[in-house]
Amino acid sequence: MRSSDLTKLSRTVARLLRHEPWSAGLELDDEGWGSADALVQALRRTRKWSRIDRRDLVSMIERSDKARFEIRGDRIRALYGHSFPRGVTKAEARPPEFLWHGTAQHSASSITSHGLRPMKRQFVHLSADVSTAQVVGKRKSSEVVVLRIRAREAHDAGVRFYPGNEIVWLAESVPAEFIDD
Ligand code: HQG
Repeated sequence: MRSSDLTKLSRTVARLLRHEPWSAGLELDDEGWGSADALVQALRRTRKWSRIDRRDLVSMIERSDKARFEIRGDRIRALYGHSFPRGVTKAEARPPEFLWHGTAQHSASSITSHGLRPMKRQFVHLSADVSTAQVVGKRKSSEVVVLRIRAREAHDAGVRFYPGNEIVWLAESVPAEFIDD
């Protein structure tokens, strides 16, 4: 598969596993897992992906620059990014001392006054390193601000954190007192 098609496939799978599984008749469990075969069958019903098979899904995941999905046996899930109303259950963990959040400069003052909110998603997304946060922020604006989250301190004060993958961390929200600009 060409890399442009891999990107399109990744976007389509992200839409189904993060935002609207019902649109393809997929049933996801509490942790966001669904049947990989059911996903392949749903994709095959579309003109664009009528010849897709499971190996294409595996190769899309392996060749991606980001660990967005996990495939295990017959099951596949998105690791982060969810927005559907029921949401997913994630396992909590104690975060590193600092996490980072890249955003548009025009959002920074609202975040440092009101805290980080999940907006349209289930969770706020944080990065384990500054360079990843910069890339995340660039999606929003060319004027990027990287905010430092005192994650360990927030955790110890009762804010829950959940690893998405090795670089992405999630939280329901982060109060402003733990955010430095
Ligand atoms: C902002 C991508 C004003 C927040 C990325 C962000 C990530 C506030 C936007 C993942 C606010 C939400 C998620 C407040 C938060 N006032 N603005 N109080 N609180 N915001 O897209 O973190 O490529 O839902 O700063 O790499 O940008 O799709 O979140 O700008 O890991 O795999 O509200 O999506 O991954 O935007 O990105 P998003 P995000 P993929």
